Amino acid sequence: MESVASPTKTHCPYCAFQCGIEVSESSTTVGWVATGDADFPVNNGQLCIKGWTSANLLTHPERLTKPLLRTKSGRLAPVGWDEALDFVAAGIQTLRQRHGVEAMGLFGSGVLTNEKAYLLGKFARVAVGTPNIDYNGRFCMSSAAAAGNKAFGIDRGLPFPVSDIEKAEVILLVGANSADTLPPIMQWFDRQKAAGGRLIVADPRRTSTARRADLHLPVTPGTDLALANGLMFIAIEEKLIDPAYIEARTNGFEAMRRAVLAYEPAYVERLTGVRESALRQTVRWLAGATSAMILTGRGPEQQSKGVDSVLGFVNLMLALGKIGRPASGFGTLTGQGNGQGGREHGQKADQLPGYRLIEVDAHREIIAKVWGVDPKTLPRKGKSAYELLDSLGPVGGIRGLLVMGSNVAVASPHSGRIIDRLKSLEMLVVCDAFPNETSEHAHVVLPVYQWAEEEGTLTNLEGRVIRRRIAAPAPEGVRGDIDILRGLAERLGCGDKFAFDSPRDVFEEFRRATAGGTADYAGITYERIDTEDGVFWPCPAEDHPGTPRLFAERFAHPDGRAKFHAVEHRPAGEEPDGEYPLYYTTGRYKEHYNSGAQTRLVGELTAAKPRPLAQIHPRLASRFGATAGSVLVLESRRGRAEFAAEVTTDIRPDTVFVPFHWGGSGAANLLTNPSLDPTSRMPEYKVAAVRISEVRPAGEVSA
Ligand SMILES: Nc1nc2c(c(=O)[nH]1)N[C@H]1C(S)=C(S)[C@@H](COP(=O)(O)OP(=O)(O)OC[C@H]3O[C@@H](n4cnc5c(=O)[nH]c(N)nc54)[C@H](O)[C@@H]3O)O[C@H]1N2
Ligand SMILES: Nc1nc2c(c(=O)[nH]1)N[C@H]1C(S)=C(S)[C@@H](COP(=O)(O)OP(=O)(O)OC[C@H]3O[C@@H](n4cnc5c(=O)[nH]c(N)nc54)[C@H](O)[C@@H]3O)O[C@H]1N2
Ligand code: SF4
Ligand SMILES: [Mo]
Repeated sequence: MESVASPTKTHCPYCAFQCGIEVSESSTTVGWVATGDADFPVNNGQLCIKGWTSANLLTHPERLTKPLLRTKSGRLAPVGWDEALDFVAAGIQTLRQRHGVEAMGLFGSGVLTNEKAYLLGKFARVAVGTPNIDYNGRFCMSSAAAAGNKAFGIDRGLPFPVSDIEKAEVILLVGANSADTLPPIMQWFDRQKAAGGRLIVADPRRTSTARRADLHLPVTPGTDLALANGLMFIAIEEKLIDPAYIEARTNGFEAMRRAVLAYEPAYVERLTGVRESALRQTVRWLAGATSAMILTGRGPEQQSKGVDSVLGFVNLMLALGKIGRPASGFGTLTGQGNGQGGREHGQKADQLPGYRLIEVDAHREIIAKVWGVDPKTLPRKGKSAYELLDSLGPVGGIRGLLVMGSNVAVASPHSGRIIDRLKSLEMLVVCDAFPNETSEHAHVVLPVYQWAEEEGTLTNLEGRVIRRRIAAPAPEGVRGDIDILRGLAERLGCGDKFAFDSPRDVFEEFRRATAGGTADYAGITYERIDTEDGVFWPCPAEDHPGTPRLFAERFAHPDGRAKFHAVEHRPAGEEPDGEYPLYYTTGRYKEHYNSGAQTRLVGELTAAKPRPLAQIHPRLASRFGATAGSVLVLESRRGRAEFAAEVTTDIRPDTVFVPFHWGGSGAANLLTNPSLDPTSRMPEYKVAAVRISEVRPAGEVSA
């Protein structure tokens, strides 16, 4: 081991698994090292390559350490904090005076701690007064969240701890490549398998996760809803459903049953590309097991019918009588570090803390009281993430934007358009620790602490509230997001409402704001988190044990029952046709994280994965005379992009897959379709139509 001094226990900065790590000073180089925390019961000491290398960024030379302000000559030049914050506050006031409160937008993130997410929501409503705040979780968890609320009356990604996975006899993973996206979770699947359990994976690609499965369902992109309804048809036809459970614990079965009557196996096989025998096997395994789970990832969720697709799988598990039974049920695998907490406390356009709704008067009154403001002054519901970004500039009317924790220029669908919108802003403010493709267009860049330099709470994918601890000193000159909001609020004349000296201070107000809400954190304290390895919400009082498992007795709807939904398959916003004949889908590499803003700076990670490759089947490759490394120019109705080819039988011959971790001419999102789910407003990252317009010899890629 190369560490000295006593390590600090904290959590990895990246994904929702929030592995326990130990950070210590390196004994060999300047800087810090992260190792797995063997005592944390979620990862048990395991980390993925991103976690092992996470401390590299703490002393990275590209770190932003001074506020930057765009000069008249167009350069970003260093200035003092007062000058930068004065500029931003004056900008907000000017926009408000000239164009009204709605002219200022805020864009938050699932990277933010609960304290920050809560405060950003409050800042938007109280200090700026704008309805227009949303966040990148809209691109991530919004479909699963909406489905959970509809079906169960509550949105907690996993209604059970991950340790239940090892006890499930059968698991169906739909559109989740967990072996790459949550690698240490695979220890629970390995134990499940060792105990004789079965794994089924539905994915258009034979991923590293699918390779571990007993059965792989190679679904056509965008057909998960047909798949779910087809499985339900078979469950009913083969009398595998649980009428006693349906009667005792649910509503709406009959309407759902009528809706799936059309989903005969032969029809579903045609739509999904999954053989009837595999469909029947899947249902028989799920129904025949005493304990069975369906878990979804972004595959079925990031579709313009993402909510209905998730509801289709929930329907199946309700009909089989599995939800609420031991080591059984439905769950969604949350993505970002605080993807769960970040979606509960008011960064969403329609939301207030504690999972309350901004359009419900009783909720407005409760929160206005905690904030000490008149409920009438709280704005109403604002625009969802893509709609907000699409409205930037004089035409859409949102002329100023503050971004905290997202690289929207890379991560947004139809990114070419969004970059143009960013360029048309009167004021773009980016709070970040590193420059990225979004801050390139900023008028002001505010340098912030990184994860190991400040404390706060996050809520992991199980609903367990955990604590990030201070493990390294911050460089001279940077500030926390919370200090920035305080500094701006003071300049906007409401400093008294933001006079927090520490994240802990914010947490105390936050607990009160969540009390009595669906996501109730009132009983959680920093001390309890330390002694109990985290506390699961809801936790309404300090003497309440927290809630690791939901739904054993009742669901969260007022009558205690879950709801079936009659959901119908429909085409994606754009399907392949004569002009654009191929499916285009996007996702992730094990080595990079989201927009890549952080992981592209880590030498080990870029060495392992230096650039994005377009995955295509050998049959498709040979039609175009392409071989491994050939440069493919891909075009959709929205743009063109270039990628070197990866030729593999691990993908359907009608589909191209590209990771989205890069900007520039290899940006996957230049091609994606911003068709939105009508309920969740989730963009369709997982289905678009493209063509291969040109193939060049290897090496001639400009990405
Ligand atoms: N290494 C790494 N880990 C991460 C992240 C990262 O960027 N890198 N990001 C984190 C975040 S924010 C998230 S949201 C999660 C995401 O975690 P996942 O959901 O596991 O990741 P994705 O790669 O986006 O999508 C999963 C799979 O969906 C498949 N897919 C594509 N289209 C369809 C379809 O129409 N139907 C079905 N059934 N499947 C389809 C893709 O082939 C892909 O293998 O990962 C988290 N963990
Ligand atoms: N084509 C395609 N596009 C996608 C997806 C897909 O599957 N396909 N997935 C979507 C999904 S699921 C997601 S979650 C998004 C993610 O994409 P983004 O929203 O861009 O998220 P990140 O890349 O994680 O960017 C986080 C930024 O926040 C900064 N940061 C980290 N911690 C803090 C902090 O505490 N404070 C502040 N102020 N900044 C911080 C980092 O340095 C980085 O610049 O991408 C979406 N885009
Ligand atoms: S699985 Fe997620 S939390 Fe764990 S080390 Fe990897 S990125 Fe970090
Ligand atoms: Mo995500």
